[in-house]
Amino acid sequence: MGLTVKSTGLGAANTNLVIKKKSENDKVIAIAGNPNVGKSTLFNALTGMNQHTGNWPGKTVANAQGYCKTEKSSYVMVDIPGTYSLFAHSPEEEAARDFICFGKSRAVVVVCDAVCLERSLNLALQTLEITDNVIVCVNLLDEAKRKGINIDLEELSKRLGVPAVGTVARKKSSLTKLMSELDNMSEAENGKAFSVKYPEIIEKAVDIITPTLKREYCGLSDKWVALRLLENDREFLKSVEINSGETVLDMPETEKAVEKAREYLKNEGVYGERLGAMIASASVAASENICKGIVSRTKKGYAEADRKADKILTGKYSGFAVMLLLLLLIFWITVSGANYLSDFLSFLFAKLEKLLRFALLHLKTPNWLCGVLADGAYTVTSRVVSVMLPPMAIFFPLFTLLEDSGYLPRIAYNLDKPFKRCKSCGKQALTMWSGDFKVCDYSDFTVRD
Ligand SMILES: Nc1nc2c(ncn2[C@@H]2O[C@H](COP(=O)(O)OP(=O)(O)OP(=O)(O)O)[C@@H](O)[C@H]2O)c(=O)[nH]1
Ligand SMILES: [Mg+2]
Repeated sequence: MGLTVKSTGLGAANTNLVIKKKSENDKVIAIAGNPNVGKSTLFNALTGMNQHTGNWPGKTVANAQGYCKTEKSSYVMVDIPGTYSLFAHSPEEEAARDFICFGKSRAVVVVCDAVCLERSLNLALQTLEITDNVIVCVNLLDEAKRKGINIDLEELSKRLGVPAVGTVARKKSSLTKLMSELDNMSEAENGKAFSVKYPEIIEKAVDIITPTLKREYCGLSDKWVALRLLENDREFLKSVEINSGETVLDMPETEKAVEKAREYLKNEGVYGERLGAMIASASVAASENICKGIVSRTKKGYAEADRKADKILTGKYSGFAVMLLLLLLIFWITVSGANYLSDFLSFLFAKLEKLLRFALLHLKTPNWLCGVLADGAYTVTSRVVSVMLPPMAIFFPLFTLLEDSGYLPRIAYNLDKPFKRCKSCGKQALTMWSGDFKVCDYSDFTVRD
């Protein structure tokens, strides 16, 4: 995990990524997916870079680029923030949506979580509404195997009409198939990709609008633009305007058609939040349908055990009790353990100081130099090390243990409500927590590979 000043500092939310190709033939590939599914791990494995990874959602907050090469092609890979859907609700999700929609990437690799494919496939289906050049990368296959979950990737690929490959992003050797699918991706859209079927009344409303859309809106499908117009997704329409230089609603026919379509839906009792919910649930239902018969479980009790643990760890009262106890325990181990380690280091440094002074005396070092070396450099460094090192040496391995056990996302979930009241979100608790140790000062501090 590389927490850097760049990834956590003031500029972290700067989403304006300028793609820098090394050669004209470089193909831009977006790596998209739900939060915490291994996008940055995959990106790092392919590009040799050190993007911030860790076992909680929302680490990547801005787009990042890196380069990779195969025998056939060279690529600019773009790691984008995690998002559950293309209907953005936060600046990171907007950055992700804008890159998928307007980033002019050659292909989008949608990374899915093999452990809960139904949920992560939703974004893949939405992305297929934008472009056919999609590769579905079912990651965390090792986790799924451990939980007795099998996925028929061949059937998944058939149903989606685009390549579906399985990966374990931590193992570089498992990425060969993904790269060969990227190499084989043809320039032309394949035209066979799965398309979400919306309820009939929404399809009819879309059909009223699409004939009036006569311009190129950054290659977005007319259906997608019509749906956003129906929903009056102002943020998205603004992004279209910025990226294509075209105002979608400035054509009188389109404006009239949107009004007519909305009127039609209103007469059918579909408006406001209901409309949004119907559109969103169509792709959720479609991903559930696709997964039927593709995902099979050999260990029946595993999901139930997980759910039972979740009930305790994220329960209204038990969740907070467990969290407070655990955090107090970690705090206590860190502080009291650090005292012992600090004493031991101080004792060791005091012994070494005697040796150093003896050596300096033996070498007949002038008094002023003795002062600079022994009283200045050595004493200050040894005090800082004996005070700062022990808590970090204890806290970060414990933090990593919590991370590996999957408890950190549950802390973020528990704290989401109170943090939202302070206009923040639960994920912030994790950065605040590790921030206590001023991580930003250690610009490439590594907790774990
Ligand atoms: N077991 C296993 N762990 C993985 C795999 N891929 C990623 N991980 C771990 O999953 C966690 C999340 O990985 P990230 O790469 O940070 O996920 P991300 O999708 O970039 O997350 P956000 O940027 O927060 O959206 C890390 O702890 C990774 O080490 C995998 O294939 N198998
Ligand atoms: Mg990431």
